[in-house]
Amino acid sequence: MAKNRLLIPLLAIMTAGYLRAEGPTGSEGSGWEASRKLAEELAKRQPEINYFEEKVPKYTLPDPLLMSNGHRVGDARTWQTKRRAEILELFLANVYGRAPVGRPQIMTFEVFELDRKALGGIATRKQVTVYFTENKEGPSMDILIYLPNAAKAAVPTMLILNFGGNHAIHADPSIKLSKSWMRGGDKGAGDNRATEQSRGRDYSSYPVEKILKRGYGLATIYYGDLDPDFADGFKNGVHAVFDKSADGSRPGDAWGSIGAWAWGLSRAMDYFETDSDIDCNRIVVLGHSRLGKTALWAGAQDERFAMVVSNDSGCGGAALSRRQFGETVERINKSFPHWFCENFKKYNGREDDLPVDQHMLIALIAPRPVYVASADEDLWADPRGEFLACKNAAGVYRLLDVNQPGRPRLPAGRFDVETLEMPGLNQPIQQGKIGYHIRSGSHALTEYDWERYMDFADLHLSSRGKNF
Ligand code: GTR
Repeated sequence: MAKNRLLIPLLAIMTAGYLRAEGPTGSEGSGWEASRKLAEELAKRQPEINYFEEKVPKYTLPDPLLMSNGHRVGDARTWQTKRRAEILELFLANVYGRAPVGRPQIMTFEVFELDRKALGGIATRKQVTVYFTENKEGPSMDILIYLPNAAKAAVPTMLILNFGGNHAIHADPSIKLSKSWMRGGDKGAGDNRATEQSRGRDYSSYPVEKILKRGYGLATIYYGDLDPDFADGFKNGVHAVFDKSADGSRPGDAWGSIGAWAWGLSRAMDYFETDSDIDCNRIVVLGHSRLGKTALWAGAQDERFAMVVSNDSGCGGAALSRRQFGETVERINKSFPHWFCENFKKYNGREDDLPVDQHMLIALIAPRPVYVASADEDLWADPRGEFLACKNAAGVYRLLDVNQPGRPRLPAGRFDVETLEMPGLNQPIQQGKIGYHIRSGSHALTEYDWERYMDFADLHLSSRGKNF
């Protein structure tokens, strides 16, 4: 497993959470359990946070298949035409807020760099600026794309937002050095700007050559191009351009930063639809941590994404909020007041009043394949809560797969995640449309994770045509 270098700069920017402890961690074999020792150490450092299973309150999850009028959804059509829209609306109004709908009227793409012999000849590298308005001064985003030259046709591609600038994912000197705002604490980005020092710094979280070798492309965007990650009253990034109220006020359901980052992923999809080197029917959107929350939200809204991956996304991502294990709604809203919409703050300490929980976010991705991953030491993100969200979304997947016209009945065991208890460490569940693993180690995006995601994509996207 690659040594995680993304974690080093990230540690500096996290206000809390990923505290590590020495000593034995969760169990191998059947049914992962959090290490008691780790939980105790974390609880000592953060007594206000719950790290113990026995202290999880009793809760009842809203039923994804129960309509607001009390009727039960019994067929795929009712889900697609009615219930899906209801749930989406609840997330828009109460959790992430509303982004502008669809692509901006005046949006242009400029391929400002193209090399068909990149990385020693194995890859095609493209760099594209997406201008959201006619103003070339911004806001805009740069997409860095690597495609395997071994591909014989349009390439299925992994799309991921990055934390440190496109230039930080690989040492390739031709990657444009980001000019966007960078967190000052980032090594090599003094004065809130990136420097050459950060080139290739986060490579271990983006194993470009390995991805290309497996036949996938990689497309990545610095998340700060869309919205710099700090609370500034939404004065910069895409909010500054697209929030238009005469008196400058923002409604309680206006989009937060996660909404803006997810919106950017859909704009990248708009670009892919114009690029014949990329297979826009096989785009996998994935993300780590806050950007894992973002990937889920992007995939939930935009059905053009063929598969969605959440890596250690935790609270507001794949983890069930009602469990109040690790990071809570109140805690996340206080630490990151700009991530969600204002209305989400009404649920601080009142998780049971939320009309949704995060299993319903996963259900919105159905019937497309979704993969959720946790890490053993990442108790802040509540691994069990992430697994349980998958499990409680499985009913929607079963309904859709069984009932879709022309689709064969699926073999038994297909919905493993629904019947299984949480698997042991490093025992991925991959056969069904909902994939899950918990790997050993800490909060990070590692090569082990990438390998599982590509295995899962091989399994579930190949029916869309294999061309390499
Ligand atoms: C933490 C936050 C998490 C997670 C993480 C990250 O500080 O509490 O929800 O998103 O940051 O994005 O690295």
